[in-house]
Amino acid sequence: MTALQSARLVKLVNRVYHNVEYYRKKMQQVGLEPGDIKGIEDITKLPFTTKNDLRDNYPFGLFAVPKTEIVRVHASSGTTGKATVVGYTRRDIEVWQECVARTISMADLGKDDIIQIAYGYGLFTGGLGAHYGAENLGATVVPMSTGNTKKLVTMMVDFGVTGIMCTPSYLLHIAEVIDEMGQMDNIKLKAAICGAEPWTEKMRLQIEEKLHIRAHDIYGLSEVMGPGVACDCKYHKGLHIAEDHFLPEIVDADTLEPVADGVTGELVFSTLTKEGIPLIRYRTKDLTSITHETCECGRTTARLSRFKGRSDDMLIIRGVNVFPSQIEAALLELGETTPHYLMIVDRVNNLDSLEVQVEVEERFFSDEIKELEKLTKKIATAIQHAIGLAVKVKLVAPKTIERSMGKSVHVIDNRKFD
Ligand code: DLL
Repeated sequence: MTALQSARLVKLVNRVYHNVEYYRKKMQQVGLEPGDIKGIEDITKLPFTTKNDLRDNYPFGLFAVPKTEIVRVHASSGTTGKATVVGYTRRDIEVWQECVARTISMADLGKDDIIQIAYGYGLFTGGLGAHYGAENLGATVVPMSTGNTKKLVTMMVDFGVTGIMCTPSYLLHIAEVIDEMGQMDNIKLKAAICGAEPWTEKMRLQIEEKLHIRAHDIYGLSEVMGPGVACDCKYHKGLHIAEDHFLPEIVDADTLEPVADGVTGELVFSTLTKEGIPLIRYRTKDLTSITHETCECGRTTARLSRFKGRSDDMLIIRGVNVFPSQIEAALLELGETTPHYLMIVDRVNNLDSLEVQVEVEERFFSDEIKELEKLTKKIATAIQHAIGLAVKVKLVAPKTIERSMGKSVHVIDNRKFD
């Protein structure tokens, strides 16, 4: 594996140096030539890449191939207005579907299975990523997407669905709907592959018990590929990384120095085979630890522990990545409120909800109620437009939101992740 990773890293560095001005400049700034990277032992010489670098090069500045070779783009939330855009060549799509197919077989599902994909389809990588992987394996794919849970359950029963891929919180909601519809004894579900948001081992066991299935944890991020970067096997002792395609490092989130196996730090990936938008030392901001011990299942690939949070303030609400700064940018652009806001995230019946409280000038409260309603609607639309999620907006009087002496607090997350 090390030899393969080293050979691929050398090729990657050469490719980005010659094809992407951003990387060439960044390497030149630290006096690096492609020939200085001889193997994975040299990885720490290379500079890091962040979401902001993708944003600064929006939309296609980090692509390493001519646009004619890009067959698909996906996008995820940027920290403010602009999305983070990723492009895939035909070969990238092939690698992606193979990685996802591996995760599905780790969950012991295969070509005889009927798999419902209940991640969102569209710019988000969940739906199409899972879809292509399941199809690649030869399974029968039911592209449900999200939204109509009763219809999903009806089809689950009628089609004899045996596998499902969706966010863990949505699966718990689906389980409730199955119960409400009195269909628990009629489902044929064997396994679920859940990810795209943080969840706990307790929640995984809850899903297994409620639905009498195996539940697996799948990880990925759009910048690096999408779902399928890592997944846990039947022993559930960490997520096996597709290490032949993604070179992992764990670094201290403050010093950015590598940490030892077993120590929690920030996960960093270099994409060893990606053609469209290769990334060097991409800081995922996800906190986890790594082990290189061989798993009980026999796989020798490095494993990540369950994710412990993030080193930035990104929230995942109903599977959608949200940065508080996006809300701030939307409010500033609107220009009709104060900059003081508070996001309150809750989880009721396993569905996330977001309320945004915004301070507005006193006069709105003395004016006609209609004005207040109009502004509430306007803000809700602006925020929904910015983050892609419906929110409840509550306008509050000046100085209602508690001021902080230090870093201002913009989020109260009432969901439990431990
Ligand atoms: O969420 C890709 C994906 C789709 C993964 C379907 C798994 C299943 P993004 O929208 O770019 O991509 O969000 C990536 O989601 O950096 C993590 O913070 C979080 N995340 C993804 N999977 C897990 C997981 C997709 N299994 C961000 N556990 C990542 C915890 C996860 N967090």
